[in-house]
Amino acid sequence: MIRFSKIYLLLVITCLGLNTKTTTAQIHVIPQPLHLTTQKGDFVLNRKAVIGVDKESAAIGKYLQGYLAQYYKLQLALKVYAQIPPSTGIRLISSNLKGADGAYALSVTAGKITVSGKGAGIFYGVQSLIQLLPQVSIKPLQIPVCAISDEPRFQWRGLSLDVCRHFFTVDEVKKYIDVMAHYKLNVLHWHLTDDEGWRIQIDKYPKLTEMGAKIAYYAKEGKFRKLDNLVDGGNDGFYTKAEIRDVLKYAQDRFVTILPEIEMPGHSEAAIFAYPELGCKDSTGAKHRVRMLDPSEYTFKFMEDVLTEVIALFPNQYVHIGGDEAEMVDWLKSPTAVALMRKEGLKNEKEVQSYFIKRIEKFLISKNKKLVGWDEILQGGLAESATVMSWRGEEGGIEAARMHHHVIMTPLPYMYFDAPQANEQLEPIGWNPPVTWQMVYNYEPQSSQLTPAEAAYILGAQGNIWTEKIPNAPHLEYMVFPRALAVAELAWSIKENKNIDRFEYKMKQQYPYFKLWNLNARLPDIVGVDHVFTNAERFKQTLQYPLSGAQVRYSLNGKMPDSTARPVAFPVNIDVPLKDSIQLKTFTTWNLNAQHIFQSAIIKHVKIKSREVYTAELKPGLGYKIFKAKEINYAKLEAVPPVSMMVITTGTPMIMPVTDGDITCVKFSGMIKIDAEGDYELTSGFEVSPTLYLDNEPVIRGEKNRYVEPQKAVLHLKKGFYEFSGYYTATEANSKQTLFSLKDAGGKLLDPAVYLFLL
Ligand code: TNX
Repeated sequence: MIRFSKIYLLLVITCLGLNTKTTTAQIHVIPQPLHLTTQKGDFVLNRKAVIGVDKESAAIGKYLQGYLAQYYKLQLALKVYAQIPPSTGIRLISSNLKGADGAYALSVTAGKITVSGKGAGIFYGVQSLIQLLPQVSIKPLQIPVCAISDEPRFQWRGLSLDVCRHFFTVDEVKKYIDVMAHYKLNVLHWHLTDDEGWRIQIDKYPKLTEMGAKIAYYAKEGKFRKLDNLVDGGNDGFYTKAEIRDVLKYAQDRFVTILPEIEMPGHSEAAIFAYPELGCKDSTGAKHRVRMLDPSEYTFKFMEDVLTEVIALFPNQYVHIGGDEAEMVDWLKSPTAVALMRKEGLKNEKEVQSYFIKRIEKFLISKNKKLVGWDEILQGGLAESATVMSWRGEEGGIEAARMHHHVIMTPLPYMYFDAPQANEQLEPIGWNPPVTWQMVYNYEPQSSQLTPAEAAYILGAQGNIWTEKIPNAPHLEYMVFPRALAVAELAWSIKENKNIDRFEYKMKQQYPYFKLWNLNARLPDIVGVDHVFTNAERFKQTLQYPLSGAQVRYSLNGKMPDSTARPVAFPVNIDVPLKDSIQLKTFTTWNLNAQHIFQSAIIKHVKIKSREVYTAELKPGLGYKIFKAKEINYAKLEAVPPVSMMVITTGTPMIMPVTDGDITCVKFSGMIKIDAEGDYELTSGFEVSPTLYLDNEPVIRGEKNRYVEPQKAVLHLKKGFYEFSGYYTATEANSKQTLFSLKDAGGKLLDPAVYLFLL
């Protein structure tokens, strides 16, 4: 009896143990570590744990101590040792690990936590540890047992910040750096001068900040042009040198390098406003807005003086000198530029730009600094040692890498966070069509057009933000996050370790941390607000939200709800009759500050007919007609002959490869054979322009939009044959995406080889 009860007790204990930890924890560290293994169990972090550090890791230990105190109200002792005793709870051990700069190892066992690495490595190990902490401050803090060994793929993992169009305070910049550091982003590109503001103190030229930093004030006074590219009147401000040193120290402690950008020869209106001698002299007397520097000796001396002070402040080996969007035609009218062209034998304005940049490059080299510029600096001849930041697509970067110049990839549209991140009608005003986090995530900095040797010149990637339409810090955070997390993962993790579904899961797990940090990242979308084509008589849909504590206001009559409507909690079950169409509109909030997001979807009733019998012989596959087009307009395609036609009979490779630079529009047609009457779901996983028809009824409508909101066809299909056709645009970006998939009522993905036949 006693023996029995002992076994029973043991069983109960084991079961309880299994109950609390049947599986190992789902680790949600972003960016994905190189190697990660998990095991059952936890390290329990309580007040008794000591953070043991050596001399080199002491500052990072202090950072961790501060983090735990601030966000978990946990005060741990910090002890500095020559040799950290093995019994210490958390050990940060400086060691020369093999691997790229930033490599680290992190081990969590039930007994202790060990981070080892060098400098940045230890810091990154601590960041991974921070993402292993519970998302809410519960006691005791359990950290899952795991082992990580990690190193970055790229050394340049950047994020920019434009403080000219709108000014952001030192504290706001520091918070930006904090979040960058959590995701192992290590370059802050600080855009310090532009037309709408000069933001850095320069002792030799005080008017740069006395006047150039007060553009909004002067514009309101009518003494500067109307700032109509800004959402509001702009705001004024600049950083003193002491403030910049403070930010630099703050960034350095977080292993973030700051890249200062001083714009020239274009985008210089604020400087010219303060020092008109700098401006390009129009021989006809400048009637237009002057924002081009005149290539005079005065200007070169001025800019060299400015750079001298900038170099004295910033330890970075690189200085960004802008170079984008210079209105070079102004030079053709400037007597200074015309004389310079004659003297130096410069054939055109592009060569003047090249001369300008090369002269500045020479100066920077004399100060032991390297020049970075936007890809326009390729025009007229690239300066010998320049590093190119490719923004107008990837072409400039590819060209520069082929010339063996270093490159940072930051191309439109993928790396531009001033674009809305969902339906532009429902998002705050942005620039360019939407860029979803998925588009950012799928970006690959080493273009397949480069050889491995050329690809080695790609230093990394960077997300850019421009603040014309961003008047304050919460809005800045809304635009940059969570998309910057996608940059963090693509720049740190090897290609083989990228996984968009896992990333999505991990990204949604970050929101409680965002809440801890009071970061106003854009909320995730509701799952289930999809455009639907359906032949059902009722619309049934469950709306789910990935974060707990969210609420939704919704309407089914096409009117957008606002905060005055009655909120309901998720999940929401919708079940209403459907005659013609319904417009579902949602207003979602989460228990994080005042943010709300809108979503909208049209649910449309369609009639789909089948052919019960099909007399011709059945051959599996799909027929394709391929068109070369200058623009995407499917209606017009019917009028031109296709460049080729083909039939793919295996039924599986559904997307034609892209063959050259022209837009390749494809029309495909075939038949779907349904063997059993039932409910089916047809979707497209395409980012670019899919349009699908069933029985000549549209069931997915991408048209020519680059950004397509989630769409699906929910169909009750009888046994029989359905004509199936559609159009899409083949690009390198979508060559690996799923053109369409068909699922049965149980959500099982059906094999096209079984249901797809030639017409
Ligand atoms: C182009 S991106 C710019 C910026 C603007 C942006 C948006 C780049 C190198 N230059 O100066 O802010 O467009 O308007």
